[in-house]
Amino acid sequence: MSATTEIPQRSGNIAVLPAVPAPGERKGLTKKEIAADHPTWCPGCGDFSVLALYFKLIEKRKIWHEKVTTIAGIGCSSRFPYFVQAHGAHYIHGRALPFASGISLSRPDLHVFVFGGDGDAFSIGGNHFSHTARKNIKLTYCVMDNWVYGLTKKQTSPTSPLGFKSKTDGWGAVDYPINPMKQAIAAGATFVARTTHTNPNHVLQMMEAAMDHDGFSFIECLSECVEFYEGAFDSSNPRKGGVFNLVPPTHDVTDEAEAYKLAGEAFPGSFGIFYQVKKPTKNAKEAGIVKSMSEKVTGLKDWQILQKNFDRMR
Ligand SMILES: Cc1ncc(C[n+]2csc(CCOP(=O)(O)OP(=O)(O)O)c2C)c(N)n1
Ligand code: SF4
Ligand SMILES: [Mg+2]
Repeated sequence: MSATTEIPQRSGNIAVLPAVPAPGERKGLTKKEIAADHPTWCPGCGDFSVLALYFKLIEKRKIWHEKVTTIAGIGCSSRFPYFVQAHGAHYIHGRALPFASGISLSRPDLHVFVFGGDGDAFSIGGNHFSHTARKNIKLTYCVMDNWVYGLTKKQTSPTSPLGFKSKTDGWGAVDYPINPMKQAIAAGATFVARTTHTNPNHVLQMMEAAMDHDGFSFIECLSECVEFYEGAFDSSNPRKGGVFNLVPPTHDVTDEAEAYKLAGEAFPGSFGIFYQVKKPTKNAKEAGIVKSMSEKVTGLKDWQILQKNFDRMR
């Protein structure tokens, strides 16, 4: 093994990062080293456990500070990167995925995690979700679904069930909710899993599997908003008299129609990996194009490459 981890080298005026010791020479981060400010979520909010499990993942998988990349949009759940002492961005509402895609495509040496809420993902960010999924960009998107807009204090979200009384639907929601799992499968996500904040081991298991997937991995993680939708997920929590059913071991994760059937089960449904297939990523395709194009311009200066492009477009 080389003495340093591999950092992609690029030409032009982009600074090449200094080499860091190889993984074998470093200790994993402790929670203390990776935890930033005290989270400002309401006491009891489900988002706390998702954050705690992300810390566990970083610890367990020995992801070093300079490789931790946590991106989010806007919302309570999207405050996530603030609380992680590493690289990250609390980006524009609904636009976390395009931002994260850019990082993923330009930094093959790290795995990008995106966290956010149901509103951020499926209202304002709905289009980006579909396009990131169909492009099969290698990153993990964990939607902390609480069936409500929490940050803005209780508006109906695209996953709120029919009849949910909120500040925008005082009479009860009349719009049919979207089904995140069906949406992810239909959009072309190559890894689609479902979990809930009340089962920490399962959340960690899904995060690890998602991280190991070479492609766009989507996790719907139920995360209760105790302030504006208390008890929403009780029927999925055995401690509250509900049931937590795993995806049957006989389920074929490569069978799209079967995955769709699982996604159509009535709440609380099943938890686990519904769908997972291997498909070339945009990352791999783009790297191939860059390589073959680079070979064609070997020895040319940046301005000469630019000039060639301008000439071609005349
Ligand atoms: C362009 C824009 N539109 C609207 C808002 C207001 N806004 C902030 S967060 C949010 C929804 C958050 O809901 P969700 O993504 O479900 O996150 P939660 O707070 O429930 O975790 C909205 C509508 C905004 N900040 N920017
Ligand atoms: S308002 Fe809801 S989602 Fe936001 S921090 Fe409080 S409990 Fe969590
Ligand atoms: Mg929400």
